[in-house]
Amino acid sequence: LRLARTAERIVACERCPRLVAWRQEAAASPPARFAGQAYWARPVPGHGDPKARIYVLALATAAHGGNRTGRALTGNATADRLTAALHRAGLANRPTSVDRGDGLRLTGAWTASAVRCPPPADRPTAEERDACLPYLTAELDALADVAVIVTLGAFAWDAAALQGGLRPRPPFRHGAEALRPDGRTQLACYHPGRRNTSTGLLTDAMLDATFRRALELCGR
Ligand code: DU
Repeated sequence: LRLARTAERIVACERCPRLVAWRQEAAASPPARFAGQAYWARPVPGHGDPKARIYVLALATAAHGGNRTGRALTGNATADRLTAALHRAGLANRPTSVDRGDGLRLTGAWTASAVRCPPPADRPTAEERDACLPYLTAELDALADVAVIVTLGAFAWDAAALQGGLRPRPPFRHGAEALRPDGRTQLACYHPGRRNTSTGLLTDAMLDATFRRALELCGR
């Protein structure tokens, strides 16, 4: 119930004028392959298992991914890499995240973005990050079993550190771990966007090692 109420609050959010405009603008100019689709064009709550022990935090909603489907980490290159890795780790029932009708279920995991709306150039401002942090707090409060927060990229790492009160903020480095005042561990992984995967900075083996470590940290 608490999760459902949190999701409703997120979906109704209009805090950041620049992002409210951008989510509509993206919906009005879809790439050819999504032409004619009705976009969600609202903020996107997290998705997954209410009993999740692993919370996966990405950067921001993708203009033509989550902003189109209404489900976090769906329908773009980042989602493809991540969902396949969750599936290999036994945390997802299927290896792709297509749309809200695809039957994707996560077991033991929750996925969300630090910024719930799509930002221009995938670059949210610090103000937009801070405006969205209460939603991360609300989801984490409602997901009592979360023991590990896997942060994808430096932006998500910093957002989680701010949210969790980690001071001084530990530097981002792939594989870094930090124990938060709330007793949860945040674990850093490079963001699985196309830029990092196509250059080989982040490989599937590295993603698999990240989720193996996350499962180990939450005692599974
Ligand atoms: O209707 P429902 O079974 O509560 O699922 C709602 C929503 O959450 C659906 O997208 C599946 C997802 N989900 C999940 O991924 N893992 C769970 O353990 C429960 C629900």
